[in-house]
Amino acid sequence: MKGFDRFFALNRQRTVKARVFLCEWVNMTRNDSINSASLPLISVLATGGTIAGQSTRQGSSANYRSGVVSGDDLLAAVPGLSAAVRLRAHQVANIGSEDMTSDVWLDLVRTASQELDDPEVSGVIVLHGTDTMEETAVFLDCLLPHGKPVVMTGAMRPADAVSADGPANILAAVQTAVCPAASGRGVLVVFNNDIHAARRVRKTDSMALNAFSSWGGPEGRVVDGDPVFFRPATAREGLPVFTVAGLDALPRVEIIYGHAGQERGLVDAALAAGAWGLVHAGVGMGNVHGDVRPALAEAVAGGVAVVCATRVVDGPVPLTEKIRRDGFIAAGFLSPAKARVLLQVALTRGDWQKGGMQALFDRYSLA
Ligand code: DAS
Repeated sequence: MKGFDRFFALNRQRTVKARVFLCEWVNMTRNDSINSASLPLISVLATGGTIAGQSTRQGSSANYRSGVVSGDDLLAAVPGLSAAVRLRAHQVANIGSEDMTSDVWLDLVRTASQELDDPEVSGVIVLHGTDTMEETAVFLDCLLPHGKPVVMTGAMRPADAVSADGPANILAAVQTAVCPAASGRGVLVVFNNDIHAARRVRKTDSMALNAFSSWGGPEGRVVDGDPVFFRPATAREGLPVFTVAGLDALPRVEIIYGHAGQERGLVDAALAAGAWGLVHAGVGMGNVHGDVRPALAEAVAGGVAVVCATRVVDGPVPLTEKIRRDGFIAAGFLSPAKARVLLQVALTRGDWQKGGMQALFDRYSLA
């Protein structure tokens, strides 16, 4: 058997295994005599967000305080969960993800690494606000081993809203985290039953329950408790290994937003503030205003890494002659926010040749 035939056979096998496992899982929820020590152990790292939010105006999903309810209480609100898996909750933070910081990221990646190192742990779930979930997903994706499943989820409605979506999202995240076919795929975002890969997912709706989508489509879907994957797990070969062990801060990287009438002042301000890298969210396929391009080229000459991304929602920034000539890096399919995270992580290693950084962006954005 070769090529796609082999992949489909393998995927079918994995899906069947997952289905069998989940059938047992469903039965376990009905069987009081089950020995709980034999259930899979899932580590849940709670960071806050709307999923842990409480309304400040009855009946409103838009007026609430993020990060109020604890991770333990969120898990307790999902019927049957504790009869099916063992859960170990850690409260890493309790904030709205618009307030995410490098400090929380560093705590989160260290806690997740420790949990993944524990042979008893089958997978890790991260509860997170939706606003910056895709950035944290890329950060963790670059730094955590891809062996055991790491699944992120959150909610668009606060915990006390009518039809809060948090419990269903947590359930689908757990069902994905215990599924063998979810391993080797990097960090996944499970939301509204869709399964997304960290590299491709973006929040594309500010209020809908189905707030996330992926360029090229999602990785899979949780169908009535059964995770089904539409494509093979993408290998991590060719990607450098990064570590932030021993670091207490990340390199400063700023995003400059391109627009009609743009001037160079914000580039100069970012450099004066000590930026090590800049991501330019350009127009079209990463185009830069003629009054701003010289400022970015001067930044490169001064040793600052400049990545050209696009403010357009879909489509890549290819390595054009202009981008190459000025020594910029093309972001490929990575959004400006994700390009910023990849650049931050990459800059923690001081050994980049220009071509090496471009190869990293190509590999990460297309893998
Ligand atoms: N409160 C925002 C956040 O924490 C939105 C959310 O979680 O949905 O990101």
